[in-house]
Amino acid sequence: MADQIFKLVITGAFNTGKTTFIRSLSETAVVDTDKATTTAEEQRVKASTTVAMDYGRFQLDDIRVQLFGTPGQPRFDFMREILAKDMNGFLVMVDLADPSTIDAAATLVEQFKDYQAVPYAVVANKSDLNSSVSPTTLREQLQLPAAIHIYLCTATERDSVREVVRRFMRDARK
Ligand SMILES: Nc1nc2c(ncn2[C@@H]2O[C@H](COP(=O)(O)OP(=O)(O)O)[C@@H](O)[C@H]2O)c(=O)[nH]1
Ligand SMILES: [Mg+2]
Repeated sequence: MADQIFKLVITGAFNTGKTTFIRSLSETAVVDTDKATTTAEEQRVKASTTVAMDYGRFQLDDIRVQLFGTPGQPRFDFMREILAKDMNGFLVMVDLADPSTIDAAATLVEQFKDYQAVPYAVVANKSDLNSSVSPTTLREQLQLPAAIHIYLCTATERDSVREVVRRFMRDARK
């Protein structure tokens, strides 16, 4: 029987770790579209940024998970709707060391829920760093319904990312 395909969109603000998440997990060569950052503000943070999408693939038992990462900045808004088309679920990433990424996540949750009613969850990333945000605060600030999960993650570690995706897929298909 042919594998099922699950299209999973990874979104979140600039610098939350979306590209890293997909790179850590993907079993095939990752397609990325990083270009040099252009604004001084972004250049202070990192040298390159995703301008269109990241793409990677991960086999989970008989499901082929296709990962599509969105750009983080509002100026690439138009790409989000394109990437959300026919998605089966989405993950919104937050940087635990950068509280400014929480408001952005709240907006993205609303935006992606509007595109399509599919399972979603929040990934609390950079859990290896000293975090300024607790999961409880995060849940309150995002005003997440109790049924929506928050997964702690360190996207630089493959096992951590794999565990997040496994748990999400298990929870999403309940
Ligand atoms: N300490 C730590 N750094 C991370 C983690 N995930 C990503 N990063 C770093 O955060 C920066 C932004 O990551 P990137 O994947 O480019 O973010 P994106 O803009 O969301 O695609 C990079 O320097 C990554 O190495 C993590 O779990 N822990
Ligand atoms: Mg990126």
